[in-house]
Order: sequence, then C-alpha cells, then structure tokens
Amino acid sequence: MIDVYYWPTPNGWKVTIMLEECALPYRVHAVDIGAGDQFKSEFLRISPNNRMPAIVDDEPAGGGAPLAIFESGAILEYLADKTGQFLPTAPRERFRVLQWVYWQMANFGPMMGNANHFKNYAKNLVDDPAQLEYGRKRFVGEVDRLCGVMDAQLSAHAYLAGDDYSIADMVTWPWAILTERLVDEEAGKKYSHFKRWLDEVGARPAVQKGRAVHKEWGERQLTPEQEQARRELLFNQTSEKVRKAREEAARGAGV
Ligand SMILES: N[C@@H](CCC(=O)N[C@@H](CS)C(=O)NCC(=O)O)C(=O)O
Repeated sequence: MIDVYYWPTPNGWKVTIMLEECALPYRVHAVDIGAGDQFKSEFLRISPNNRMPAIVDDEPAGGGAPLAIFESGAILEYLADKTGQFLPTAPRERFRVLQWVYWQMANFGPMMGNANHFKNYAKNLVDDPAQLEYGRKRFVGEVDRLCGVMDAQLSAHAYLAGDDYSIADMVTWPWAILTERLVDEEAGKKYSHFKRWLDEVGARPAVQKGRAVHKEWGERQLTPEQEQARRELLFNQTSEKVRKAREEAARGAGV
C-alpha cells in the first residue's frame, strides 16, 4: 500500500493522478499546509523540506524497509519505474520524458507559483502595491514565455515528450490548468496547441479522479483571521520561522 501525504493543490494532484493512472491502491493523509501540518515532526521525517506531497511505500520496489520519497517529480519517476508505465526505460526515450519533467519542476511550477504570488497574493501583504510591479512583470512574463515553449512543442507532438502520454504531462497539467485563472486569462486563446492538450489530458478519467481527491479540503471557507494566519505561515519562511513553527507543532499548539 502507498501512503500519500497530500493537500489538494497542483503538486498534490500530480501524485494522485499518477496513482489513478497506474491503478495503484493508496491511502491519503491530510497535510493541511494552511494549519501547519507540514511542520509536524512525523511529517518532517518523511519530507524534510516541509512541503507536501510525499509518499511512503511499504512494499518498495527493490524490497526492504518502507521507502519515503518527497518532491513530486521524484515520486512520479519512482512510481513509473515501479509499475513500468509512463516512463520508458531506453535512454533516448527515457530522457526525452525526463527533460520535460525537470523543465516543469524547475521552471513552469515555480514560475506559476511566483506569478500567482505577485499577481494575486502579495498585494495584501505590502504597504505599497507599486513595490510589486517588478516581480509581477518578471514572473508573469516568464509564465508567458513558458506557455509559448509548451505551445511550440505541442504544435509538433501530441504530448509534451512526444507521441506518448507520460509523467511529463502529469506533472505539468495540474499547474497548466491554472494559467488562465491565476496568471493570464488570454493564455487559452493565445496558445491553441496548449489548449488542445489541456482539454485532451483533462478528459482522461484518471486525471479527473486524481484531481478530485479531497477537493472539499481546499474549498473550506476561512475566516479573515484564519486567512491571515495562513499567509503568515506560508510566506516569508525563514529558517528561524520554520524552527519556531516546528517547535509549536511539536508542542501540539497548531499555528
Ligand atoms: N517542488 C515541490 C514543491 C512542493 C510544494 O511547494 N508544496 C506546497 C504546496 S503546493 C507546500 O507544501 N507548501 C507548504 C509550505 O509552503 O509551507 C514538489 O513538487 O513536490
């Protein structure tokens, strides 16, 4: 059985989508990142970077003790190798997929996160919204560039890594579906191949199932005080703040 440490966000959906695609049995554990669960010591033993998703496989590929893995890209690569699906073994084909997985992990995901932060979140966190203009322009611009890169690739290929659906699509789609809502409402109109791919991948039953896992956790209405506490917790995480949050979580105080 695979234990999944999860909250319904794009990085979380990558893992549930892959598990659904592979029809692997799994058990979901909530990591409420707005309430500080990512700082609990039992979670940090699995995911030392205080980020979800993470998994623990108690019947790991290769045998032995239960295996814990954090970082969504590594998790999908592991599950692909374990099941022999969605990531070829021959070097040429394998790296055709992995280069797009790393592209997402190092580029599209972080740039989407930063663009969303500067465009939608940060205005409530600074005294002078004009301070945000440089960051907004830089990261919204990067998302636009990356959508163009994807669109060019998808104009020549059915999927990101070529003719076959792979873990590269699974790590990218959960962020890509948010582009219009969070960053650029024209993205679907500007990038027709990107839009075609978004719709095709989104029509897969496993993708729909994976994305729907505990959707209700993300839809809870927070009071303004809870929302303020969530922002305090999630943004400006210096090593000192993380140390304090760990201590509070260890005392069971919540954050
Ligand atoms: N590169 C990591 C990113 C994970 C990540 O940023 N997770 C966010 C939620 S989407 C999180 O756990 N945030 C908790 C926090 O910021 O303290 C991955 O893909 O697994």
